[in-house]
Amino acid sequence: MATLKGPGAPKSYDGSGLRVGIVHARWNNKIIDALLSGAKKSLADAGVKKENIVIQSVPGSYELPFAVQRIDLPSLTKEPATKGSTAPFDAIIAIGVLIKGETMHFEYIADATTQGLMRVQLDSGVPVIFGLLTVLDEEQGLARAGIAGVGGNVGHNHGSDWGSAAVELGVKRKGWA
Ligand code: DLZ
Repeated sequence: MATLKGPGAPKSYDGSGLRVGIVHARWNNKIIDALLSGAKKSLADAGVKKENIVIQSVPGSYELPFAVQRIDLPSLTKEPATKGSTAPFDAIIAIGVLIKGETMHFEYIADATTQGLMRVQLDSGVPVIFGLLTVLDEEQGLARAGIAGVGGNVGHNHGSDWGSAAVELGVKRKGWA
């Protein structure tokens, strides 16, 4: 049965002319790694060249807005765009996984990070894809990264959707600019 959830029927966009940044947090790294792989695969499937994908990491999700705003700083760079363009990014994907704990930390970080990422994209005019999972437990996070947890639930890898969203927004932004 067709599902109502998700971005709808896939339409393909040509990402071969795009430069895309990915900034990811390192907390909950097993889930992060799977989401990152999903995002990278869908960027590659859309034709984004490896040398035009710049990946940076920060400790936790709270650091994402600041890092997205300054993604070109070499000190943060994990995989420098050695042969790629130095043009501005066409889209940036921010990836983090917040797992609810016993205190209010989750609520404060989720809210601040969400507001910060929105602010950066509207201030900069560069689309920032919201790759922040806000889950109630590890199992929910694993399922949304396409990994089987103890309950055996394997869901769709949301990182793949984020890669596709970055390509679509990157292509559309060129037309809207
Ligand atoms: C402190 C903290 C906690 C409790 N949980 C998470 C989490 O589930 N996911 C995440 O990405 N980061 C977490 N952090 C770290 C904060 O995001 C941040 O890195 C620190 O508070 C330092 O600013």
